[in-house]
Amino acid sequence: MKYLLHLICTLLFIFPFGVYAQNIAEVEAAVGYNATNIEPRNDPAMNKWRYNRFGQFFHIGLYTTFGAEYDGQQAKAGEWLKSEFKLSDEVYNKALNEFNPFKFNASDWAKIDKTMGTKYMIITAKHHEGFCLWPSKFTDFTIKNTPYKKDMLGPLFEAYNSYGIDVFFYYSILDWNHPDYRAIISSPEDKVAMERYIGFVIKQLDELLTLYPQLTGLWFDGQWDTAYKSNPEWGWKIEEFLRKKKPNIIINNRLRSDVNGKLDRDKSDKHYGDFDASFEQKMPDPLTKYLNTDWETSSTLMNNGWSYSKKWQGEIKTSKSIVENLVKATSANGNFVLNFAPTPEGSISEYETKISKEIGSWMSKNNKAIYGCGAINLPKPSWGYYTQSKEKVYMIMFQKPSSKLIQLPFQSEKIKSVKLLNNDNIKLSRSKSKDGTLIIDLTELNQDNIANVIELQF
Ligand code: H79
Repeated sequence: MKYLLHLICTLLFIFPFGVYAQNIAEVEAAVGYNATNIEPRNDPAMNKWRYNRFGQFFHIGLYTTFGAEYDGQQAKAGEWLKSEFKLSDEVYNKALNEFNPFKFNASDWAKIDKTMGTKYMIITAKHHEGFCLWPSKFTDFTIKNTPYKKDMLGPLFEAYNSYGIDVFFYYSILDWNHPDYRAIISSPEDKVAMERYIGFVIKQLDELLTLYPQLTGLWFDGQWDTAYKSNPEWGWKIEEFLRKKKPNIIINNRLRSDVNGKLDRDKSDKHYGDFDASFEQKMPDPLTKYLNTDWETSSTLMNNGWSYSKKWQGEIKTSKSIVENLVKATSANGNFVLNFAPTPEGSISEYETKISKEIGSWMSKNNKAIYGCGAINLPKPSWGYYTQSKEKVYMIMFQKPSSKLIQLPFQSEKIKSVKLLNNDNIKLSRSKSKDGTLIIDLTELNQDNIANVIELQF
């Protein structure tokens, strides 16, 4: 009740009487701290995000210097090493003297992403360890106090934006370094400390948006500790601040909770923020569950975390499986983000470089089936996926069908052309079934290393 009164008063104060009708809606939205964007946003920034479909994640921080190993033991996730091995600040913070990504070159990274076909990138400005990749005024735990000294975030904008690639910052609410951060509130002093911490977060976000006005959006994480999630006014306040400071900012849903401490989505299953980024290493289940929602899935190449690891564990994903996940997400109106784990020297590993070229080579021929594309209302075919954009339907074939002739669920007369995107020399002949549906002859088609794409022009 106290929160409710507080919010109503705050909102009435913020929104003057002239927009009273709107106030009611705002107040109603505020009650329960439910999701606010009930319908997908339809402004240029968000339309671009939706068009992009393919993003790149980078995890780099002090954890990078450990390479997911401590004292001969392998971490389950490199960026969680401090927590996993319960390292004290004293031990962990020695990494400040080790962090020196001297080979980091923003334009090398941007070129790799441009080649691969990603349209946005997200970098860990601050992960759970609390270390900042920019020289923040509000803590000493920053890149300025490492041998590298320089800002890593600033140079990204010119390099990436010159290729039309948007830059996002990952920012963790959870902070293992800040003295005021509390996972649990057990006393009034804890509450005061955590309120100071929220003030620190807002100051840092203000700093980021001021230093880097070209920033497209923020990707929050680490919002699950009891203290934070059971005080939903904090996430609300941070979001309110950001939207006021930069109205077209794009924010994921991992910043808030509702009055029931529910993360990701409120009780009506509407995601917070502008898009649902809760699909980490997974897809909606069933895949078509969130067709009317903006969502994003993110994926690592290896199985032991998101940051640099001396030894990669588990099955390593191939370019074919990455493209398949990108296509799968696109076919259900979602975005796909691939994570890279830069080395302690600040370069991109050999495997990641190789995979970026393989994906890029496929994307350069077939990206029309990805950018700006989305779902079609048909069951998933056995050979792959359909995507569509405006008057075009794309058949993305990961397996060549066993029969040479395939019959499609489209009236032949409605289709102006049938074209293989990755090879102009192969003309696919077409015919019509008795009931008028399109038949394509695939005799001439050789299975691509990744997938063949057939474009149907309506
Ligand atoms: O930044 C990446 C991850 O570090 C972060 N989100 C992505 C984008 C993330 N946070 N939590 N999780 C992922 C899932 C939680 C996993 C955990 Fe564990 C299980 C934390 C502790 C137990 C994995 C296994 C990490 C350490 C052991």
